[in-house]
Amino acid sequence: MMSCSHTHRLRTCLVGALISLTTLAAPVMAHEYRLGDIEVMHPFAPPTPPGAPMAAGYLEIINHGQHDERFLGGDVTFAHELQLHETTVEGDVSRMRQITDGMLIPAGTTVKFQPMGKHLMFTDLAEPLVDGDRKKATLTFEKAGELEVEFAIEHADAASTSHDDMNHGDMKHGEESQEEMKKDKAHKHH
Ligand SMILES: [Cu+2]
Repeated sequence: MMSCSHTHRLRTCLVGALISLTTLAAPVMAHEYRLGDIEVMHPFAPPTPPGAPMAAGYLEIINHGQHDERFLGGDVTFAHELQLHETTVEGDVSRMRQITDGMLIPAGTTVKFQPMGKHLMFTDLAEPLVDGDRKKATLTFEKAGELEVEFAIEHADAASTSHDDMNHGDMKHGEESQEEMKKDKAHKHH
């Protein structure tokens, strides 16, 4: 087992301690994936009601490398598309837009996809997302390539008990997103 008696292992010990704390605090197991310098932390998507046309997905991406990376999106079998979206809030109006040229993950940084911020959107769901389920996805990075992950289907507050407001915001956002999508489509036809 891990020993903390050696100085060069201090970092390992700290990481071990942090993981233990996280496991204790969160009822849901965190999961993570690594591809070269890129680490993807805890991809998850809240469950959807029957007939919901789309769903949001969240995760964190860490770029451990010396070079900037670009997250281009990915593919899923349970929805038509995996899109990258960004929500911006101005006053009490929240808008979201689709990011079509990928999202920069600067060297040495963590980019969080979370409610009311950057997020993934699964469009034209083939089936509802059921609490407790896992859904496979392929994430694509410009330099690192493709990474197979599983999205845990769970509520946004499963890992943190203080996100009730965000949940409500997220439901509203879901409705808005359809409006935006319609607008998007309308724009494209002009
Ligand atoms: Cu969206």
